[in-house]
Amino acid sequence: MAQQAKAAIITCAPTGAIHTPTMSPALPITPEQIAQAALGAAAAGAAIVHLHVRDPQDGHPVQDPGLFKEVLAIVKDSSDVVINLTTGGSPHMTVDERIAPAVQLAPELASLNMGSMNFGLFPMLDRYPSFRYDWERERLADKDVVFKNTYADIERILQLCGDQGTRFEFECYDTAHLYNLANMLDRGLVRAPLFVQTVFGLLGGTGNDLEDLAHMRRTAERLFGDQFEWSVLGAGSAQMRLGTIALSLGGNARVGLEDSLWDGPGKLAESNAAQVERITGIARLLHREVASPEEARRRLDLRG
Ligand code: KMH
Ligand code: ZN
Repeated sequence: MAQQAKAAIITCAPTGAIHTPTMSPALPITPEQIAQAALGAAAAGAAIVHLHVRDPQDGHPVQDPGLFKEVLAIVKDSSDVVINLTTGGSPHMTVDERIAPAVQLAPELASLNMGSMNFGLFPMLDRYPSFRYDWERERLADKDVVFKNTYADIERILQLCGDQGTRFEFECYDTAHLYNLANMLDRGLVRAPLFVQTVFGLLGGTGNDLEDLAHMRRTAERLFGDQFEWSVLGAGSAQMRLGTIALSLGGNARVGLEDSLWDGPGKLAESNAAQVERITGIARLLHREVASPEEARRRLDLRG
């Protein structure tokens, strides 16, 4: 008899640093909005929420630990959802800025980006004739962006956050990033179970074809065997398509407005919770249970 697939661990990333306020009225901006989006996602079945914050006035991505603190106070007050803080922030931030919230707030989980890369958001510009704020166009048009994640940066984040008991969502945008992670596993800098978030469809990383997903999965399986939990993040219109494939293959999925603003062609998602409902519905159609935060903690060996 075929082995029953484990319950699907659903992550929701409510706001991120890529999309901008003009793009969608559903994008949460203030700490209260971000916290409520996280709670809505948790109620809809997300076991993990991956958090960024924004300037409450104009929505530009910031990394102010005080704003993260406000979000966490609201979320932790009424939910046991696993909190995952970004250490990627935005490619326009320094690494020192990016790590400050996770260092100060010692979350159970934090993102860790596994290699430096170009970061091309300019293809999105064509869709928007005008923007509410100047920073939106300036950031999107910038073709000189390097998302800096050198070996020194990665090891520093591993040490500063890892020493406090934080575990990691290893964000891998290409096979090279899987090899970087394997090298760190060999050197004893990271330990299993590894939570490997494979990212598809961002310009500068791998594409969003089924073949890209299959190659990333095969490579991760070859490098990590049974020592990893595999999750899929499809950017933009690839979100549900690739998330569905991941779930059909026994993996896990990440959704949320950080990664896609869409519910379907030309139709904006109404909320983060709506995307979580969509992916958990797909999981159930595929006869997958949806993991609780407790189950995610156990499988990812989080401290709770
Ligand atoms: N925006 C995602 C593609 C991070 O926060 O560390 C990547 C991300 C980076 O989530
Ligand atoms: Zn993020």
